[in-house]
Formats: sequence, C-alpha cells, structure tokens
Amino acid sequence: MTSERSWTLPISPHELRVLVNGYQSWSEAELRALLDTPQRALFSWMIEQGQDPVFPPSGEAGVWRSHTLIALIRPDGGGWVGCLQDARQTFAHWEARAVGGQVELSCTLEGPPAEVAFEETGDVITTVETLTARLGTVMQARTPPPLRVWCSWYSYYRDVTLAAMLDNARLARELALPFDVFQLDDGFQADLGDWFEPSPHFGGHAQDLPAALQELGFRAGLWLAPFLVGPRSRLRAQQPEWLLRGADGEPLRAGHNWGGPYHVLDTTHPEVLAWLRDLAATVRGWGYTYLKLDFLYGAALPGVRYDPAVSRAAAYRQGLQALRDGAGEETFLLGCGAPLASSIGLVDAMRTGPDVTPFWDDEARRVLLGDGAVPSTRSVLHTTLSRWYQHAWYQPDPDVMIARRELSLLGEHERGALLGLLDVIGGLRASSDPIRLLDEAGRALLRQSLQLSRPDRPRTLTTSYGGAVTHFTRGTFNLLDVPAGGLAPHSYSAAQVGGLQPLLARHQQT
Ligand code: 9PG
Repeated sequence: MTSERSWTLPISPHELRVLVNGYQSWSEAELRALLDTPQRALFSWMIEQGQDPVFPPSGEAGVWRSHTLIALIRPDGGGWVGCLQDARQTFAHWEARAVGGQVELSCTLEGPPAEVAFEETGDVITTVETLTARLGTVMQARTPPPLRVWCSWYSYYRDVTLAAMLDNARLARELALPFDVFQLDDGFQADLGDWFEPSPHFGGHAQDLPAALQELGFRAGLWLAPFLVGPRSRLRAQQPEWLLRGADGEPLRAGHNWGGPYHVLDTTHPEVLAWLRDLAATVRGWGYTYLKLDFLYGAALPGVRYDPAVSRAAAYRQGLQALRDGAGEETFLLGCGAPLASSIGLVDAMRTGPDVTPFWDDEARRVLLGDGAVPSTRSVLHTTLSRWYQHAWYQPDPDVMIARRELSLLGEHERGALLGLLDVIGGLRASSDPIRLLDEAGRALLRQSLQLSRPDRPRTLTTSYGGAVTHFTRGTFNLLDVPAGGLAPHSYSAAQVGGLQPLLARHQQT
C-alpha cells in the first residue's frame, strides 16, 4: 500500500541546503547543498546492507532522498521540515528535487496511511527537534539512563575468546575503569542462527560468561544477529520454510559478509516469532541483561512473506517485538544495522552510524565505489552528527571511542574529534581497546570518553565543514581534509570564552 503527497517550494535550489536521514543505522545522514550529487553504491550488496533497496540514494545531482524526515534550509536558517509522525507500520520516503528555479518535494508512504507533519519555519533546528520529539512521544520512546560498555568487536573481531573477555574484565576491575557492561560480540557462535552452539575457537560457551562478569561487578552483554541465517547453518537445514524469499521463490540473499551471502527469517511466520521469543528468553536466562541486536534491517527487506498483507515496517516490528517479549522489559536492547524510526519504543539504544575504524577514511570504497555507508571514523562523525535529534527516540550509540595509540592509525586530532562526537551526541559510551594495550595517557583518554554528557544542539545548519552538521553550541568539528575556520583537518574544538580550544590539549601535555 503506498500513498504520495507533494509540494512545490517557490525558492531557487541554489540557495538551499538539505538535511537527509539514511534508512538504517549504517546509512549516511548528511547536510548538503541541494545541488550536490548524492553517492550511489556500485554493488547491490552494498545497497542491501547499507541502504533501503526500495529507496536508495538517487546518485543524481539535485535529487536527495531521505527516510522518515527531511529539512530544507534557507540561508537565514529558516526553511521547511517534514516528518512522519508514526513509524510503527509505515515507512516515509522523502525526495527533494531541484527543477529549474524551484524545488519539488514528495513524501511517499509505504504501508498503511500515517500522519505526516510538514511545516514552513523560521528556525529549522527547533522544528526538526519538535517534530522528531513528537514522533518519539507517539511511539513511546524508551530512553533509560545511558550505559558505559566494553565491547569485544573492534579489537578481537571474530577471534574473540572467553579468556580475552575475562582478562579485559579483570583488568578493568583492577584499574577501576567505570564500565557498566562487558559485551561479547560476534564470534562466539557456531553459525548465524545456531546461537546455542559455540564456535570451535571461542574456548568455552557464551553461557559461562555472565556469572564471572557479575562477580567482577559488570552486567553481561551479548551480540546477536537474530534475523540472520547462515547458508550452512543447522537452522537453515532444519527450517527451510522460515526464510524470507524472493519473487523467484528462492531464499533471499540478504547481504554479503561472513565470507558469503546469508539469508533472513520471515518475521510474519508465527513459528519464527515463537523461535525469536525463545532465543531472547534463553540468553536472558543465561544471565545476559544487555543485548546488541545487529543486522536488524534483514527483517524489513523487500521479499515474499508468509503473510503478504503485512507491510515491511510492520514485519520488522513484529520480529523486534518478539525479541523484546522474550528478553523482558528490564533487559537493555541496543539496535544496530536497524531501520531507525521503526525501532522506537522497542529498543533502549540505537547505533546511529556505521562502524568506527582505527583509521580516518576508506576513500576507495567511499568515493570510487560510491558506498557512503562504509565503515570509517569519518563516516561515523558525518552520519551521527547529522542525526543529533535522535536522542528523543532512544539512547544514541555513536559507537566506540578508540583511545589506544597502538594498532591505530588515528592521529591526535582525529581522536579528539571522536571524543567531541561523544560529548555532543550524549548517549552510550563504549570502548573496545584491549585494556593491556593502554598506557597511562590512553587510560586517561578512555576515562574521559566514558564521562556521560547531555546531548548538545547545532548552532547553525547554514554553515558546515564537511557535508554534515558540524557547528554545535559546545564546539565545532572540521571533517574536511583541509583547515577550515582556524580548525585543523579532522578535528574538534570546544567553544571557550574567547575562542576555540582543542579538546585534547590536556592529553597532549601528558
Ligand atoms: C559484528 C559487527 C559488529 C559491529 C556491527 C556490525 O556491511 N557489512 O559487511 C558490515 C559488516 C559488519 C558490520 C557492519 C556492516 O558491523 O556494526 O559493531 O557488531 O557487525 O559482525
């Protein structure tokens, strides 16, 4: 079911900037000149994994697509803001198109009819905040206090072991590092879908970890990609009828990772929902009270479903609701790789950008292959800063700080930019640094990154150093590769009386 509304804005496209929001956690959000050209990824797996295949970036100059909300900004800071007001069953696809001397704007709803707000305003920043907060209220957003999380992924990747988890947790306790949660990431399981069988290299079973972590004073966290199914998994062999299918009747390929393509569950199937409830309840029973639910976009891919009357947004939400029901109200759920607005009210926190990397940019994949959702520190800053308003939907998770100097190509300014990001976005704090690698300066920087803060607001959307929201009331980011406004490339400077102050000055002296 789709319906469309459109507007013609009598303003020259030359004067306008556009604030767009990508579909899921990893899709880019940007603040760009309307006449710029959006990136469009070259390979279909990049679009499946990083975008909505039904409504990916246009790749055309002057044609900007956005999910849930859009803002057009005049040079005076006023402009137009549109925002879906209920994303439980419906996706909203916004498109702004420069046509001659004016702008054509459309909003297409995929799913049952839902309220859409559209306003002309003298203050775009405030109107974006008001309309997105209203969406959060309608969907009964959960915003529990943010947590400080150590996560295994960004150092150990799939080679994580039970011993490495315990070693880091013990050291964190000895050094009194202020973490709330120790979270085991991808690598402990035999296969996607076979969550209860350990991988041969893990050196134990995930169910053995929570008691040891609790003894050290930490909550236990676990990563799951609950909607994914490995092509060689036991689940795939036992329940072939549970998979989402393409028009050809074959199980859909839902992306390319773990050395090949993978499949997804059809969350309109009642047996799948029961299995998801049981999965979440089982790991909760092992003692995990924090779950990172990853690759969630899979349940919302276009495909042939058991119940064809259910919209993609509603199918996704049924799957997520089953996980919430199984995990219980008290379990902290972090969404990742997830359709953003459709998750409001069911998750406690949400990854609001792609993965951080121990280097600034992956220019080859980003520019040559057109993949704006590519993991990099640059992409994380770009996207998460341009979604500053999402603290009204859940606790934002900007991903980990990288405080270590070892095994990292990030420079001092780049570490400062990550620290600045955490400060202005608020939300979760996380680290993946092997604690043994950190020297005294590294530990001091880690402690600083774990200090919780309240979300900041942009001070303008009419100026930007790098295609994203960069000017906040607490400080300014320069995401460009050249100096701008007195700021070094790839840096953040906190606003101080009488000027801007590098946030890392204290550490540079130590
Ligand atoms: C575990 C990781 C970590 C990480 C998540 C997610 O497009 N891709 O191929 C792609 C692969 C991995 C990925 C994101 C995208 O990372 O964000 O924190 O949990 O999975 O596999």
